[in-house]
Amino acid sequence: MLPLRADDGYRLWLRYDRIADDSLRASYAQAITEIVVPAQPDSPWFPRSIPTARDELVEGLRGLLGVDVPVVEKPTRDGALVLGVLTRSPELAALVSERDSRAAGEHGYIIQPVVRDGVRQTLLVANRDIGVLYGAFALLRHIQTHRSVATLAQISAPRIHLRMLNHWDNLDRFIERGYAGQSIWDWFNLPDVLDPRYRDYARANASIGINAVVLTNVNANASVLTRKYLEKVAALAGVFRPYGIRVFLTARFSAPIEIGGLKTADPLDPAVREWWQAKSQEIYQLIPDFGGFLVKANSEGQPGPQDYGRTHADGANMLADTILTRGGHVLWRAFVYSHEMPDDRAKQGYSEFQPLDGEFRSNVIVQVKNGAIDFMPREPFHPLFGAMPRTPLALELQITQEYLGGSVHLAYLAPLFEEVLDADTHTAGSGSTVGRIVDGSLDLHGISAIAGVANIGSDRNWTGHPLAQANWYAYGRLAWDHTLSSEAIAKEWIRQTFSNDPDVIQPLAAMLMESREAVVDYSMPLGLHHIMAVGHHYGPGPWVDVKDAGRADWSSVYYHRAAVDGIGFDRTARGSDALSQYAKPVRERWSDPATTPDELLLWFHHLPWDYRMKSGRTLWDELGFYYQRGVDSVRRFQKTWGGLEGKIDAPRFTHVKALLGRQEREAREWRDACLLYFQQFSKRPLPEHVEKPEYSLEHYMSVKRRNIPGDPARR
Ligand code: BDP
Repeated sequence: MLPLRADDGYRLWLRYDRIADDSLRASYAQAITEIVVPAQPDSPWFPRSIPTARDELVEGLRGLLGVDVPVVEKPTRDGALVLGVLTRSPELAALVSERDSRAAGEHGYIIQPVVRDGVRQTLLVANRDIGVLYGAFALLRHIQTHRSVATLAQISAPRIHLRMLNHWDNLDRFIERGYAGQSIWDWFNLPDVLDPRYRDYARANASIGINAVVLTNVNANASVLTRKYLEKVAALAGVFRPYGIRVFLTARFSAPIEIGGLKTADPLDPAVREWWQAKSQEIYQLIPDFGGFLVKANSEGQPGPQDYGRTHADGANMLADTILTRGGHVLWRAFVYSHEMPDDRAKQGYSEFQPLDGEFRSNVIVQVKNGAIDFMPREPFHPLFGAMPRTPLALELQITQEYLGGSVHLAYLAPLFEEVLDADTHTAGSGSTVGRIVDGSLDLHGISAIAGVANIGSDRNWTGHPLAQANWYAYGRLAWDHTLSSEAIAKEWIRQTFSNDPDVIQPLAAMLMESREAVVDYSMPLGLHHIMAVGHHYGPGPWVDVKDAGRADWSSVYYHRAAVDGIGFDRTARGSDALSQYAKPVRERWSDPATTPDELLLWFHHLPWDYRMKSGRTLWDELGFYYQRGVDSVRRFQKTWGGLEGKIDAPRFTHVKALLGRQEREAREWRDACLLYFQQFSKRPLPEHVEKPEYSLEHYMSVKRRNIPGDPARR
């Protein structure tokens, strides 16, 4: 074993430290003796992607194997690794079967051993340049994770076209719901200064296949569409281009008024259309591969087409028309609910958008959050999935942990993402999973997209919590292939980020896999939701009422409905009937508390405190059981982590240890605050197995958390 090197986490999973095992190193070195980059003209679509792949391989192999693998133009010896683009090299294309080339698709790659002119070679080829870069990262990952050279051969292609990161970053570098420092986009110094971090960011993204980034907050500022800022955006796009990453911007719907001097932003007004047309043209002049716009309209105070009596489709189509011929897309968010609150908030996105199915232009994608409320620790899948078969729907996930402990609490989110992607909507028979709707295969859409709200900031380690890097990584891997398992991804990430030692992989993977459920348990178990502190959303706040929140559907009491008669939100036909928005098999299953899974019970049902759970316990006792279980899980993580001392470098070990300590304390606060609060209504003693609360309810209610990062009110 080599001694552990101190690590500040900056390198993420792209650590190319020398492999300690001599024979393993030798086996790779023997398999790759030279990198062959045939002289080829550069691609206009992905300029410099091949040289970038070459450099990444040279660097990576130098680190991992401790050798300088030579770069040549033609294969000269056994072990040549041949990079190339099939569409531009008939010679290489002849070595790859039609079927394999089709399987690699537009952006995938093929790694395939061949023997040519008596020389043993490995092809690393693709139909487009960017595929070669993806393949290079896959090959390096193979080596980083110590997989055998015998299994080098692989073909992989992304299932979803647009694999997007959404940054909620503002022009003043404040990140809405950002917990890892400031925005990495230094707008003030752009375009003159190109922070090396931009390139490292692009590398990390390309290594997991992310190919689109929205640079700015959905609560948008029109200034980013002014010439001065567009030049800054163009500079970033230039850094990202070799990595296959296209830039998108959020478009503030009222921009024609704010920066265009018009009196209206009515999407049907000819002057407004003209303004956007000219704006799009200006953008494409600066950024020929500009991806398009992401829009939050008529939601939480944002302007939109409804301000002029127009529909969301009118607004989206108007913008879409201005970028259609340039290959641009409009991502129009379905996260919409009314200020007047006419109905259960969980129903409003569906009510608003479902009737518009079929009315959107071909380059509009409607972007839907995983659940109908708002990125809760657990939500049932959004009923829009499967309900708009004529519209491509993007799945929006939150990587930043707004409701799961910021960057203090450990919550590996891949199981949450997987749960949504695998959820069966039953909208077109069984097997109509969210994943198949989003990847376009169920309804045969030509375009598909997935979006993750980024957890990246200026912290040296990018994500604040060292283990939160796994969420960025896992999101990218699932965006590439949503059939991958969250556990396999965890292990792959651990191998690259920490160690290939099974004594690290097993315990750490187990801990990651349990971590999201632990947060659910100690904060919002059994389908409880939206009971966090108001505003910054950090910590418990089941007592938050309309007075505190300003509007009922931002309060907690609106969602948990705790009263003497019981707890939970009745969304059956007797209640808000949100269940009517789901396909029959789902609706039927979730309409009856007896067939509703425990973890969604209080999402759909209001039940008496003595309701008999599947476990045999009363609902009240079960609630206590879950809150206590959450705390116990964190204690187990502390033990597990403690056992890794000496196997993980000291800086990261110490950092995570400290965070777990805080998480344990805050898990107890969640438990005590929530149980004491609900106890006022249940009027029952705390179940036996639950530890006695440390403080009184009054104490927890009086706790004021200030200066919490990411709180928009703090800007
Ligand atoms: C909520 C956040 C808010 C965002 C909003 C959104 O609290 O800051 O602006 O989502 O997605 O979860 O637009």
